[in-house]
Amino acid sequence: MAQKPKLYYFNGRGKMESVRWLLGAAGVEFDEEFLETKEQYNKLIEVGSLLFQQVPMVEMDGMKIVQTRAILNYIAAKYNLYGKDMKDRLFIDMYVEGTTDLMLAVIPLPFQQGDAKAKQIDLIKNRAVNRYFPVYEKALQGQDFLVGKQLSIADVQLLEAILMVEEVHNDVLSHFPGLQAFKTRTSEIPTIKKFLQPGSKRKPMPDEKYVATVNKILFS
Ligand SMILES: N[C@@H](CCC(=O)N[C@@H](CS)C(=O)NCC(=O)O)C(=O)O
Repeated sequence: MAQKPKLYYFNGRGKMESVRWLLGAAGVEFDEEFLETKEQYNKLIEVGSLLFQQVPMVEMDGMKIVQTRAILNYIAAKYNLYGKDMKDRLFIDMYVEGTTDLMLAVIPLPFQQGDAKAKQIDLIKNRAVNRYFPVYEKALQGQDFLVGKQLSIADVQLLEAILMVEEVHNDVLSHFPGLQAFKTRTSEIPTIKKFLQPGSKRKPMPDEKYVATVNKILFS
């Protein structure tokens, strides 16, 4: 039997969370090694496990894969979550980059404070409501999935992004009925439903301990 993928990252969301979501949606079980100390991180670099001295890193199919986008594309292609042809993939890529940009506005929040944090929270709502969500609302008119007739990484990441933004602005979907329906529908897909349940590998909102660990390992 093939080995389970093994994820190397901090015990929190960051750049690895979309990988956890995608494996969860694909119904693939995985193991994780959480970085708790600088020594652990330096050791991975010393033994040559991190091509660019960075995490996320995923060990799967005999490879040590880095760069979040490369990891996600490989998993999406392997588990049939990457459309049916080149044109599908092009649209999937565009939608995924949009949700990635939106999530990259949310990910730094736990590391910010005061005015900078307040401005970032405003920016997230503005970008979600005026730039990103209208695009997805339109794309989903009359169809269940963003691209074609099957679930893709674009749908998985859109649901992740919606839930992430809702944690900061719980009314953010109030003017997006299509996205509300999408959220309900997609959350009922069995693999995703399981991933959304307590006790899954999904990570909670980052807390102070996570922030302190990342700061200690990367910036001290
Ligand atoms: N382009 C990379 C960036 C990865 C990245 O910035 N990782 C951070 C942790 S979230 C890191 O390892 N930083 C250490 C460093 O860059 O030296 C990706 O998308 O995976």
